[in-house]
Amino acid sequence: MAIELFRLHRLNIPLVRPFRTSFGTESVRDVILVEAVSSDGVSGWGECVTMSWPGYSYEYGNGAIDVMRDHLLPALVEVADADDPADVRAAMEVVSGHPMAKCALSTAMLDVWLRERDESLASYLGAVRTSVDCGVSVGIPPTESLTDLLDEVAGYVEEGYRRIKLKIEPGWDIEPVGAVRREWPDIPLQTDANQAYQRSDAAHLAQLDRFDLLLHEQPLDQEDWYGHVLMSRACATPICLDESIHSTMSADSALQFGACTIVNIKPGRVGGYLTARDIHDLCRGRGAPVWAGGMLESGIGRAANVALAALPGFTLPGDTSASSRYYRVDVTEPFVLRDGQLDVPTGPGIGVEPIPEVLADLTVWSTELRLGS
Ligand code: NPG
Repeated sequence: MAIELFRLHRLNIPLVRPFRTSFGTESVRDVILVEAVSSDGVSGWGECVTMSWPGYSYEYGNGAIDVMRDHLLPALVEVADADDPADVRAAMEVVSGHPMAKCALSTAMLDVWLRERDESLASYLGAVRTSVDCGVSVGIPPTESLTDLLDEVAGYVEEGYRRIKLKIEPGWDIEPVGAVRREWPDIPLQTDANQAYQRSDAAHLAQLDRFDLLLHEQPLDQEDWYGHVLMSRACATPICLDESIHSTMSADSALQFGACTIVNIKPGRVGGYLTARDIHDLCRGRGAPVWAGGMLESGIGRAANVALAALPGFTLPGDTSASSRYYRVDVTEPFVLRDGQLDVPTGPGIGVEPIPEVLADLTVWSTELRLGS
């Protein structure tokens, strides 16, 4: 097979409720799906997890489309018929950064490659589970009301989620976390600050230790390695890094320095599923637990994340929630929670495809890019 062209599909999918984090609020998910098409007419899919604005990272939708079209596609010409997915990753190293754009393209190509070999992504990555434990990420209620937060969490607990992650920021931390812990004394609970705190907040965050939390995710700036070392010393709750981890090198450094003891693995943040697997292997070798992050993916990205979460080192529940957590209508068959778990797709490649009518309905823009022209 050789990849002949890529189609980029931009979708607007309304969220069931606005999702607020310390870096902004999202009400409609601006989804970019990449479709790679081979000379045999096989299509493979990848999702670009950029937001529409550069809030979580410097990447954003329009920028990712530019970098894919003008810089990454030309680099892929020489690996259009690669026999080894690692060659695709290597070819894209000519572009610095832009991991989300790289992940989308390389996943679409990997999906074609696996479909032609009739192998599932889960099997290719080395999955050991057929279903994965699911957690749910709970944004800051736009009303900043504890009652609204408890109502929302109650719904998720009722649905069977096995772990709750609360978004926090200065002014929205001790009280909401305490309120959820009092209501559900035994539920696995963790926080995510998305870099909202300062080193000087260490003693403040240590007050959360009494709520028996699984971890604090990314309390400080992504560059603040030493700050996270200090935070790890100040808090009994383990520190987990998300935004700081871009590669196996940064994961290695973070663990070696004691900046964290747990790693959130998001394929979009690290440039694709091969590097995600490498980070998993590194952490597993060090005895550091990992879990699968989420970026409000549609069914396309979710399918691949669930396959990744089935690897043996993913010992904590991931942000691999059901489609209904975010979307009334998903672009694939919906992922449905069963006893707090999602089934790992078993079909070839990522194991799912967009439903053509739904794709057409949600698409606001698309383009076709031929390799080599
Ligand atoms: O369940 O898919 C999910 C979302 C989980 O909270 C979540 N993601 O900081 O980890 C994060 C956050 C996020 C969402 C970040 C969208 C960036 C974009």
